[in-house]
Amino acid sequence: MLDVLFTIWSYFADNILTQPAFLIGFIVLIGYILLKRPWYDCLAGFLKATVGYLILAVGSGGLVNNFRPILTGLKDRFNLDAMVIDPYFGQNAVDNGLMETFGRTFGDVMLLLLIAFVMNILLVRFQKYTKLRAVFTTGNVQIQQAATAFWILLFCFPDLGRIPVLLIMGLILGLYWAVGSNLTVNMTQDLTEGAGFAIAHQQMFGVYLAGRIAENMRKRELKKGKVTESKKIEDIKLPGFLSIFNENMVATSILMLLFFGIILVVLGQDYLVAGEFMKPDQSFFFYILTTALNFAVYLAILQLGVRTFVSELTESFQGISNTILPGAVPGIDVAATFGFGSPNAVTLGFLFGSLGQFLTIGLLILFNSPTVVIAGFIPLFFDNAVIAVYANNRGGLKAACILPFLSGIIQVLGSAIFATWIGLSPFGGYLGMFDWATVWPAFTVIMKVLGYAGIVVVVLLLVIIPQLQYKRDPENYFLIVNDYDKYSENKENN
Ligand code: ASC
Repeated sequence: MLDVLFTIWSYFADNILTQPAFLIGFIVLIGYILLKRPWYDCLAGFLKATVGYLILAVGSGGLVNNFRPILTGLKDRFNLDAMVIDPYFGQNAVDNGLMETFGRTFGDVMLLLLIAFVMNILLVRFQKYTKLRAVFTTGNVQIQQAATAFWILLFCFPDLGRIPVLLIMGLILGLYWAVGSNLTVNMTQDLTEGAGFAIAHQQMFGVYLAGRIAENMRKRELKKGKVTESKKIEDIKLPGFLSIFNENMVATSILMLLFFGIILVVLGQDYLVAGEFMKPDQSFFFYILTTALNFAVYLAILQLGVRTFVSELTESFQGISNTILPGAVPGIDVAATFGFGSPNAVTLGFLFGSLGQFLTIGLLILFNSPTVVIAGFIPLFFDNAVIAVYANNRGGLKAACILPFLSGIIQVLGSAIFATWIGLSPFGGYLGMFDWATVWPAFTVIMKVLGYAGIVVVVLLLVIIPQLQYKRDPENYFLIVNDYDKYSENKENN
């Protein structure tokens, strides 16, 4: 009996829970069914949501697959013994090092996902007490996080048995997903003008922090009388020839041509031919041009994907939030936010984040750090671009440049120190995303120092966060997800 249940569960976990496109598709389907739409509307909604999400994945996957090898190429080109910060490299490092370091393997990922997912839903169902509003649906990153969290727990409590590990991790991870995603609800509703979703990814605390700092930067500027109108990127109109940068596709193409042009020239034609990046008889110039312009291509695909599925999700989720999960929003992939606000913020965030990361990597090499880091594309792009999108939305251009730059520094320094400490760096990779270079190292320190009491402290800290958020504005806290128009009205009257 249990076997049958487990087979059914595994099938669901493998094909739906860890495949966000289908999970979102089915959420839309259920939403429309609950709204009692005709069957053909339900089918159409399911298809549009799934196809839209798959398009988004083509965009973000295209970016990752094309540009990650170029960045990690720097490692081979200069024979660096370095750790790559990238979620997939981080997951491999955990897989490769678990046996050697802790004498264990991690076969319980799916079970853990079940526990944490149920935990997340319950936390939202009992919203009256927990004040949590978001359900994490991004399965691909949940697996990476589960692997790294497993390592962290074993590092803190090497003797923990299989079941306690699963339960403690289910609790802490489930809470991190619910609390982190919930942190981004208000800012995301503001950014998207009520699209009805939150971020479920690897920099949720980072986004919230950046948003708050950006708000304060803006307030200070206003107080000093330095600015009177909005300094958001989309409101700045560049004059003369610079006006071509107002258009995102042009700006991205030019900036990426410079950025990847320099890196590709540094890697050199010989290296690129030997590594089968380009064909021996290909023109180096046109290879660089094509590669750089592809950045703009994949960004455009990504944005098309967002436009395709977000409106379906917004509409259908009301079926769910009116019935089984009142006051809830789905937490989805961070790339969905790139379809909102200023598209140029995405490009700027990536570039300023790179500046911060490369500068810090240079310093690590200069000071003979025991662990040298190689920039991975995913932290570089997805973290810093989203930080810029929210910073721009809440603070303007200046915040959208400074905050990703600082984030780049933090990602490298935090990951280098943390991965060295917990013994992951010799295995070549670390997750490296913002929260995993800041919040999770902090949790680890607490648990390592306080032992089992540390687990209680971490759980309490996480539980308190949504309570504090609620306290700041009880009147609008649930209204912002339940009735965004009414919320906007309230805001305007104040
Ligand atoms: C990640 C990860 C990915 C990307 C993707 C961004 O952290 O594992 O595959 O970011 O989710 O769209």
